[in-house]
Amino acid sequence: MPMHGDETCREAGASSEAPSSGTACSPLSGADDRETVPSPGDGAASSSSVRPPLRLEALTVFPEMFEPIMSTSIMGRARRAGIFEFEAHDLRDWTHDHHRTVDDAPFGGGQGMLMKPAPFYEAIDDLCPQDDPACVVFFTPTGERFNQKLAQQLSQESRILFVCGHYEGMDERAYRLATRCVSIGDYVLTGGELAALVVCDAVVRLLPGALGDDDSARFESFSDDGLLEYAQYTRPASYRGMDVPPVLLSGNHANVDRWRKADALVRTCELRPDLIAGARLTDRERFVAARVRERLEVGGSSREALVEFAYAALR
Ligand code: 6GU
Repeated sequence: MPMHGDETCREAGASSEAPSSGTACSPLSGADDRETVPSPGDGAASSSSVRPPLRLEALTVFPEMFEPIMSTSIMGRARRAGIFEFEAHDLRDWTHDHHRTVDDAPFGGGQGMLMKPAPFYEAIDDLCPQDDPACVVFFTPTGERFNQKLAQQLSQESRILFVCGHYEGMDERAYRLATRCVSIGDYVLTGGELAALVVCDAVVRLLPGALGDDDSARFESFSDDGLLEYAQYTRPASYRGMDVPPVLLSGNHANVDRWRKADALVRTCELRPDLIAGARLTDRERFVAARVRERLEVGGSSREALVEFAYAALR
């Protein structure tokens, strides 16, 4: 499957030829279109409000791939708690031949098989009527790159249908059904199911209540300040000669925060320098990051020494 950057995907409504099925989730709206509604039976706290469950669905030739992941761990717990709902639809239910065929050979020749357009159109006609629209997310290596910002946008939707392709890809006309086309990285998978599960996981953990502690989603890599997450340690304080940085044992919260910022800055400078420009940093932090990067370029400083330097410089 080629990973060329052509304009395979179009936003719904961007073309007058857009299909008539109801779709939502314009990246331009980007807004909180999930209204809060009063919680049923929430008498004691009637002034509070809860969102209805996020409705996640998949259209796939392997519906059985989803259930184990969707019922395990944090996603399983959130689903049982009614924070989201999930249903997988078998694309073959929208075929009409004996063999339930979803693929065919490409016009013009070439290797492999393509997904036929008709099952997708008929499925989405049925699944997304005008009065029950969904954000229709197609998975393809030519899609926009999935990231935390897109996860956040999707977590604001009320209904998302993930459409998973297979074989060498889909008939180009199928992509017109997409609200957005998404890739999870520059590598080729055999199908969109694992990509859909990755996206579901990243989206579900952003839903209020999914993590139990609503803060833990916020102070992490790619979410709060745009830096990689700082190192964390638990007991024992010394293990096989490796000691926890003493400041973390000190009980001085200001110093702990400063050490964590220093560690996050150094890691990001070292491992993902491309993130520094877009990170939300104070002038001081940006200055320290620049000094750290100079030292990294010169070489010869250990990670520990760089964190010590940044920790002192951030004072
Ligand atoms: Cl979304 N699909 C496939 N088939 N391969 C991929 C991908 C998606 N994202 C990265 N590689």
